[in-house]
Amino acid sequence: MSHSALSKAWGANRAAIGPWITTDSEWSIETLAHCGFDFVVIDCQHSLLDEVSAGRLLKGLANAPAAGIVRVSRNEPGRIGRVLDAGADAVIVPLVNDANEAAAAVAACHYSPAGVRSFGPFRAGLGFDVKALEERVSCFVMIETRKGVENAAEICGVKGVAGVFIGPADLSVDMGLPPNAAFSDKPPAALTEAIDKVVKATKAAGIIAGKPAASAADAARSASAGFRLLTLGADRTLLRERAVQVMKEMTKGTAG
Ligand code: 3PY
Ligand code: MG
Repeated sequence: MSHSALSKAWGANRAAIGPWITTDSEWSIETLAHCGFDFVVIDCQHSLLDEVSAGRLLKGLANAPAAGIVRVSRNEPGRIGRVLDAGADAVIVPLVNDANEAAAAVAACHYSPAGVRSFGPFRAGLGFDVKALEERVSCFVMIETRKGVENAAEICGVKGVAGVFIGPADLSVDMGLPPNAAFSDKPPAALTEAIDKVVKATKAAGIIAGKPAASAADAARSASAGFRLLTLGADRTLLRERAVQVMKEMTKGTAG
């Protein structure tokens, strides 16, 4: 069962949209979580945030309408369990290459006998109901290597995988392409085919496909291709883009 903000978007057959959180600021995450986004993703893999800072930042979402997702730094049950104990609504687990790795990510979200999560929720309000604690979280795995693409059908078929988030940068690098190849005007056919293969596998398994979107136009294209979880920028890039735009507009309006 997904967070209501995600289910609402998907129930309306639209993509859920949200930004990456890469800075250690309770004020920034709280502000962004009240901007109309469906979710925010705290990024413990490509920032200086770790799962401890993620736990603290999740507190900023206490009264927010947006879901709180955490991309953990690696596929490791201790890290996954910690952010779930701190109230994450979902995890995104990077670099999942095969069904065994996907099953390990899912197991980290479930208590015995289904999984390996250790019991110890510590966020006030989470309660102590094992079933409810398991059901409130979703496990997304990342496919971002050639091996992951090769095994896409098996990964998507693992019970408990809520969706696959594609990492186009890592996938491009693994394919010997520039990291931004997916966002060029004419992405290489091999990359497009690999991404299409993953999306097809998610559709066959009836699970969610996600990816970063480079722009609003890219988000629209991705949504019509079937993507239902799209990230659009990060806290730092959103701040910079708006600041540069405001400064430009104000300079124009105040020029002598
Ligand atoms: C990638 O593109 O590799 C990513 O991890 C995107 O977040
Ligand atoms: Mg990546």
